[in-house]
Amino acid sequence: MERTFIAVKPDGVQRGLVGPILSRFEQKGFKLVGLKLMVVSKELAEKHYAEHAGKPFFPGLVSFITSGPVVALVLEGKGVIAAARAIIGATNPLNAPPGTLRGDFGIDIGRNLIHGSDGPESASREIALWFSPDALADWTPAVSTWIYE
Ligand code: D4T
Repeated sequence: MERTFIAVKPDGVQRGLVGPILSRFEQKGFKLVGLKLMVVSKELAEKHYAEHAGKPFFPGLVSFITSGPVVALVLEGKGVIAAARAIIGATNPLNAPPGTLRGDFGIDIGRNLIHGSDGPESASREIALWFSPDALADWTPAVSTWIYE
């Protein structure tokens, strides 16, 4: 089973969209194994977005992501990394089709509501950056056999 890191960014929390966003992943059948609300430090934001350091939008990105609480989560399931990216939609919400989270809820690229790891390496790196191993729950949902054959 794969794991991925997802964050509802400050715009999603401020707009009261945590519930609808988490619902989409739960309804798909993915399992929550980690969940917390936190204000992100500048240090964590810069580490998380290290690949974008030096780009013109980097300072604004760091100040946005540290501007209010975010909801950080780890999801587990078959194919969850790519499936969560598909549920989230394109980086620019105006290019994200209706039915995706960004397509349904966003307009501007700098207010795109959600982060999702873009591959297995970034998922491992980001999960380790945001969660200590003992904060992740090992559990089996009672409905598992109704989701997986
Ligand atoms: P994240 O990482 O937040 O899930 O977004 P994506 O994976 O979809 O997109 P990304 O890494 O290319 O961008 C990270 C983050 O930076 C913001 N951004 C991006 C921005 O404000 N202006 C820009 O021009 C770009 C490319 C949005 C997402």
